[in-house]
Amino acid sequence: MTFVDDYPEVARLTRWHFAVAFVALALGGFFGLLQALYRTNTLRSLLPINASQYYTVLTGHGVLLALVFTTFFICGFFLWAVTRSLDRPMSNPKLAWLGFGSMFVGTALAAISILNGFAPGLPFDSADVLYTFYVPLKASPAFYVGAALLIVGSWIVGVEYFMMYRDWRRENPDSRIPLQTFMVLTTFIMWYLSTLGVAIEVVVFLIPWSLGWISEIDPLLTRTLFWYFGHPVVYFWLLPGYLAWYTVLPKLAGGRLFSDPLARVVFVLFVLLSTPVGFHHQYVDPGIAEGFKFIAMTNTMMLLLPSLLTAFTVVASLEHGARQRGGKGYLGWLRALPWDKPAFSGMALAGLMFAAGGFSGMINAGMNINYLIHNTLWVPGHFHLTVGTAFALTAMASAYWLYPQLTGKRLQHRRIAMAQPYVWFLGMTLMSNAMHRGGLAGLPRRTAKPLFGDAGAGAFDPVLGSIAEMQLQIAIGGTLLFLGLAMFLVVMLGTWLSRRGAGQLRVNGSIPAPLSGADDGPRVLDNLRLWAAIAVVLVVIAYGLPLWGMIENGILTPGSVPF
Ligand code: HAS
Ligand code: HEM
Ligand code: CU
Repeated sequence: MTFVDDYPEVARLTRWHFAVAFVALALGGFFGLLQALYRTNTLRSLLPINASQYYTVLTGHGVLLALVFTTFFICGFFLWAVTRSLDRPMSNPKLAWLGFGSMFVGTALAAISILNGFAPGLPFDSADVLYTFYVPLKASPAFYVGAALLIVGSWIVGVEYFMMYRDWRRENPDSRIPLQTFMVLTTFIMWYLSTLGVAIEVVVFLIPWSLGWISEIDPLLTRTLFWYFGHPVVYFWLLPGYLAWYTVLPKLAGGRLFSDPLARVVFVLFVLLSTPVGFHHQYVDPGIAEGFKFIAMTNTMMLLLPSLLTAFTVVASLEHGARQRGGKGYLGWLRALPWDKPAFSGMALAGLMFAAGGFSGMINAGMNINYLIHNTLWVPGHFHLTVGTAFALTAMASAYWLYPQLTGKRLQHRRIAMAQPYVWFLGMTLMSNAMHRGGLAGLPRRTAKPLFGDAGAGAFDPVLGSIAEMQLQIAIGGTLLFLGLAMFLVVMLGTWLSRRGAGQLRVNGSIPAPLSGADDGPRVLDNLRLWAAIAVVLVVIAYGLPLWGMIENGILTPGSVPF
């Protein structure tokens, strides 16, 4: 029996989530290609956009990929993970569908507003505000309402996970929380705590402002509320990837997870430390005292720990798997891994790229070095390795493994699927490497026509090389990435359209027990209330005083009294 036979309704709802996610990926990826070519002046005159529409494209790219693709994929993926690990159907399917519906309507509202940038005359005003929607850029109210519905929808789907857990707990009062469910619930505790910031920003300030009900707004306060959410959201993207690396990847490698308690410690650390760090996106913002930025930097550095632990645990599990398959030697075992299985190679290559992305993140986090790279192309270089690969490539690889279980169909076009992760890896190596170097050479991000790269001063740096060469690498890398994305979509579309043969598919969706099980760790790890309470206290310590400084002279007044 496969998952779809046991839990047909969960499989259907998860497929719907994936369908929306992949449509967003297709459109957002196409926008990515346009950007990569436009801003590097490659075939610019042939592209169907002009310099001002570049920002419409950039908004569409950021929103569709970083907000829509991620949220839909994650909510669907988690539905599968909770159902599988608790081995029970949804508690309240109507609620889960309602959550999906709210996310869907929200996405449609935001997408129509953004597309208005190309075809004015659509029902709403445009929304060229980028995915961070900083004030004083203003979008149509439909964009903000859409963003709010997307978040509220994810909250509702999250309630379903907790209800399933509650019902399971009633029947299993003494059992440890199954690992995948533990990971989903801790991720959502963090998600509820952190989305509060952006929900307040959108509902209290941006919607009334865009409707003309209030005329003044405090840019610093709204930016702070955004980044209060804007850092933890990156772990909302990362942790589903970790769920796959901890629970599915070792199995694909032919082994077992090294340590369940260590995995729990990692997720607890993310609950505690993900939120009180948002100021590391605001090191250059005036109006926030240096001391608070310093606290955020210290917390950020501590937040490296769970990822370093992950690198250790996941690589140890892979090594164990490789040695089970006959791998030998210090590094020779790497050859014994199933590099021809796209689900494995996609996740493993995503992990390798994340190691590089993690290191550029450490550089971002240093308060003084940040001044060098802030707002340069270095930053997109960093996050295409993290959200753009650690998340996106892991999601694609997971789909190769999961989609057959959700449909009962065989994966089609296996050869294309086999090559796809390598095409992505190569494209991202070129694009991200050149973005990092370009950033150091001063190339700005979010600029349609950066004034570099033409012959003359600044076109060549003796250490970093020539800007024209970097631009070309970005263009070639971006094109390869788009090719990789198209290959993924062909595989998914082909599988979707294929017929389910009678009883032919036997995917073994089971996941072997870890080498060191949950009972080897303390029970307190499962005390979700305790971790949530400590997380709230840490947030109050990090944000209480600076936020008070911003609002004590009135919540709508621009400017603030710095501490
Ligand atoms: Fe970041 C900016 C700091 C992680 C995403 N980040 C961004 C932005 C995005 C983003 C989207 O401190 C731009 C926002 C904007 O538009 O302005 N980031 C960090 C730090 C980490 C970090 C310290 N970021 C992420 C993740 C993201 C993400 C994860 C998305 C998913 N980031 C920053 C800072 C800025 C920033 C500043 C502001 C910059 C500015 O000035 O604007 C850390 O969490 C990273 C820790 C990671 C590691 C790596 C561990 C390695 C592992 C690999 C294991 C290997 C495997 C493979 C599994 C220490 C886990 C094995 C395979 C074999 C074959 C053996
Ligand atoms: C920004 C290309 C895939 C998330 C950019 C930029 C380029 C680019 C060139 C920088 C634009 C600028 O700063 O002027 C591509 C290509 C992709 C791709 C060619 C593959 C086909 C992805 C994926 C994600 C992603 C998979 C996330 C899941 C973002 C975000 C931004 C961005 C959040 C920042 C938008 C902003 O600054 O407002 N992309 N990208 N990209 N990309 Fe991608
Ligand atoms: Cu951050």
